[in-house]
Amino acid sequence: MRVSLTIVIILLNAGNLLAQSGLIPEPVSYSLKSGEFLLTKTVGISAGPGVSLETVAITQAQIRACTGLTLVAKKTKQGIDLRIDSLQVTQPEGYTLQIRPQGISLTGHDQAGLFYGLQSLTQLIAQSKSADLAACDISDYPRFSYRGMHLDVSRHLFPIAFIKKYIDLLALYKFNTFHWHLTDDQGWRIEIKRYPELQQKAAYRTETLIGHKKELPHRFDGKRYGGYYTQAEIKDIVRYATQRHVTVIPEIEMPGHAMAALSAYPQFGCLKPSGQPGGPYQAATFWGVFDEVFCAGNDSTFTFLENVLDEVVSLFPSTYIHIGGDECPKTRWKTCSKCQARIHKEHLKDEDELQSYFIRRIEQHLTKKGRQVIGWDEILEGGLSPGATVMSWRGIEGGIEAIRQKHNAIMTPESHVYFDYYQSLYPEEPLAAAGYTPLSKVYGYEPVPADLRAEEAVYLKGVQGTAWSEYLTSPDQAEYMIFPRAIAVAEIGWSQRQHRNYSDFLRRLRQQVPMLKRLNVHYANCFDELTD
Ligand code: TNX
Repeated sequence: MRVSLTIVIILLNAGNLLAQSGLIPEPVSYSLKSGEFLLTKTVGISAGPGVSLETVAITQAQIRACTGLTLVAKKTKQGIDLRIDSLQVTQPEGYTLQIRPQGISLTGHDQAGLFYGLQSLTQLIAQSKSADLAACDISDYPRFSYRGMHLDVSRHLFPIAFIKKYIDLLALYKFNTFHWHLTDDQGWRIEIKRYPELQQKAAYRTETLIGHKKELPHRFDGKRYGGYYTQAEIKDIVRYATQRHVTVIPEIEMPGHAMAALSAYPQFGCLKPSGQPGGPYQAATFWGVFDEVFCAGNDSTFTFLENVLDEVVSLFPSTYIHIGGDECPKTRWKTCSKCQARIHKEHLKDEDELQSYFIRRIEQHLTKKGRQVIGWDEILEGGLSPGATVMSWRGIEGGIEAIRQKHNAIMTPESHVYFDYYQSLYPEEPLAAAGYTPLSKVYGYEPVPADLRAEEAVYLKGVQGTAWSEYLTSPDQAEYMIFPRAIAVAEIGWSQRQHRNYSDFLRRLRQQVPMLKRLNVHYANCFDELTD
């Protein structure tokens, strides 16, 4: 019995591979049927019950951009029919897609599922070499509910047009979260109306030779570098992302990575041991970790951050608000009389517990607003805030620890999914942060640790790729570093584990090339010559 079951499973898997979908992420099931659907200029796309006309309009534009084909927005005899049916398709974000010579029928469990079906259809159209689309059946849903990509816009700023292109690409590969790293030592990038100095000062740094790494000579020009996104621009991005079923999670860094903010509002830094104000502060002009952090002893620091977060919350509807928490040296807190008084008053053991106090206080504020906190794994030190979700970056241990404490975790280990790291060993590779994370290594990453019990695994919400921008100096450079490695993360986040197969992924990746070229994506072509 056991043997025959194994054979059946092997045959099913083989059938799946032989079917050669070409899709990334690989769907839960794909089977070829006989015949073809003829794609012509008269093919219409029509919205059935519950499907918004906006979805149809976005799809038309997307299919045109990805494939060159313009569909008509109406019901035609041989057309594409869209439906929502949560009884027929039972999995959240799931869909079924049937392509037959007589027509195409796409059913989503929900709006998101329908949208993901449209992404699959777009890829199939982009891959068809003629006007014929092979008949097939697809049934599909994601493995993880959180599938994210991050972008740091502090170290280098990216134009709104690029942010939209990035969101388009994320949606195309069925990511549902964009983690927008908006503040850091080198620049504050979000307009906060209550604190105009953040725009006037914290958003800019003056590039000088002092302290700079010699590798970026074009920046050693003494000029002001920077800028920020206005609230109107941010609302536009959030709307754009929402239409594409991408949740934007904003990150406001605290208590560390605060140099730019402190350059505008030095009163929120620690006092010197002499009792004099801290600083002088300036938006950092080189990379690294800085001792200048928000003062945890000063109540007005919390008022400032809470006011900032109130504006952030009004702009971003996401349940999660990312409050950083990483790489906060405690040097200043150790010698700051107010921080030491706080430790004493709150009966805290040490500065680690003071950081915990900091995050907990901010969490309480966000909870009142109906939001939840995410932080990098350092927020575990000194005790985890009650409802916090941990983003595990220094390996996976932080994530596992959070899960053991029954907190949600998202895996984003620098060992596998940091895209500021080198992707090849060619000497011509542009300067990158460090490390060596080729596509195969990214693809080989498995977010669920082997020893995790089923009841613990529910706390593992998903996976995220991370794009720190110290060395991502322009949109082209960012695309080069992020793609195709993000496409591997897309498959890790969406596809069933047993369907992951690197050589088949490479085959399907090559089939993405015409679409990526049409979309003008400056991906790293590191896979043409790759084999498993
Ligand atoms: C660590 S990952 C950081 C970032 C840097 C990155 C460079 C994390 C939470 N903090 O500030 O940009 O390394 O790889």
